[in-house]
Amino acid sequence: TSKERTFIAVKPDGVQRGLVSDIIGRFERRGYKLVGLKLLVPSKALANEHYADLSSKPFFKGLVDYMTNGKAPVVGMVWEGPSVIKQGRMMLGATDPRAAGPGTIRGDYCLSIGRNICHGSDSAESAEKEINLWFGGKGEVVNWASNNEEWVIS
Ligand code: DAT
Ligand code: MG
Repeated sequence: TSKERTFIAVKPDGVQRGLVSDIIGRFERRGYKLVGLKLLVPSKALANEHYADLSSKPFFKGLVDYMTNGKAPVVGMVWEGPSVIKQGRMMLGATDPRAAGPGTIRGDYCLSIGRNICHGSDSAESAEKEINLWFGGKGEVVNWASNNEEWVIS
């Protein structure tokens, strides 16, 4: 539905490299609606929970450290619109940037799986979990009507 929502994040390497505006801009220009936005250094607890399904992987500790060490913050976002979960993943490109096509965020800006600059929810279930985890406070996700909507969605 057009109310579908996903959690997208710019990871610390993307923030450090000045790619926040580009990543926001791609979603904004496509016509998706920004309904949540925050800048934070995530706690270990938050990062552990966010990546809980990867906790047995050999790269897990390095992944959580890179997300939480505070050398740069993370930009967390909630984007809304038709098929935004699947299309958000398409716009990010493959997890391993070496397999990400040109025109995707990872395919355009990065080279290494451990520094792939962005995150996007991979299913309706993970979108719900991640939005609640990162934007669980009252009013942190904002419902608003875009005046563009009739020109973008029919
Ligand atoms: P995605 O971020 O595309 O959803 P994922 O959920 O499988 O990918 O993994 C989460 C992050 O973990 C990924 O963005 C980068 C890191 N990662 C995944 N596989 C890795 C690997 N083999 N070596 C190092 N980091 C890895
Ligand atoms: Mg994932």
